Amino acid sequence: MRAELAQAVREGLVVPEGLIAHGRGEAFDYLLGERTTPSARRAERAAAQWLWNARRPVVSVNGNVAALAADAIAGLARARPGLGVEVNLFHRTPARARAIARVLSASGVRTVLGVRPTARIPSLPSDRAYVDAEGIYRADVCLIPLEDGDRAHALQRRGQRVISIDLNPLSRTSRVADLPIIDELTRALAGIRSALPALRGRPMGNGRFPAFEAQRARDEALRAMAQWPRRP
Ligand code: PTJ
Repeated sequence: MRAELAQAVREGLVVPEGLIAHGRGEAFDYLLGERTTPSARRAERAAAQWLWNARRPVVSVNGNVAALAADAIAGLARARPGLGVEVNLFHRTPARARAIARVLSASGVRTVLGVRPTARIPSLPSDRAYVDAEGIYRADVCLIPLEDGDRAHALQRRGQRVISIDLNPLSRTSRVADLPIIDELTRALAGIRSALPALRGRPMGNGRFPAFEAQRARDEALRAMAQWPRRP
């Protein structure tokens, strides 16, 4: 993953800050023993259900996510028809947005939103405010991997349900998310994806969201980390 990210920085897909973000993620993953905890597995199953039941679900893609998980995003979009895939960047330039869209398209994502933003989330100073009027702006459920706390909070304040993927259970993103998945990006996306086929017989987009105990998930992640080292 490090090699892929370093190469993606050289290609202009990932910003240098993305390497710092990754290093921070790695530190938390060491404490988890680099594995998905039973609690995170439950969160991934719940996320699959929320995405399935959502009327307008959208996944937000930044540079790190495109570099590490473009295929997994495409797989998720195949497994959940109607899932919007939107480029959303903290360090936005038109060239980066286009490069990320190209990577997603090459992985098989048919429609990539957010390349030319058509709406703005009010009172959010960063570039992350620039969104697609048909995507994040009107989504009822947003899956936001590796997000910054300000936008997670802004989405949540707008009444949009936020599913985060962030290895840091103490980050503002994890703390404001309605459904925090405290797991590594590629494991989390695989976990959500593998829970989707079981939902196929059920009505999609019914707007029902089974309760999820977000605080319990954060507490369980912290407890799992505090138990380290489990093995010599
Ligand atoms: O591509 P851009 O311009 O949108 O910028 C993307 C980054 C990631 C640089 C930007 O969003 C950023 O600076 O993010 P933060 O505020 O550093 O937050 C990233 C969070 O993701 C941190 O809490 C990390 O612990 C976590 N994280 C990093 N890598 C992973 C991760 N969580 C899960 N899986 C990872 N692989």
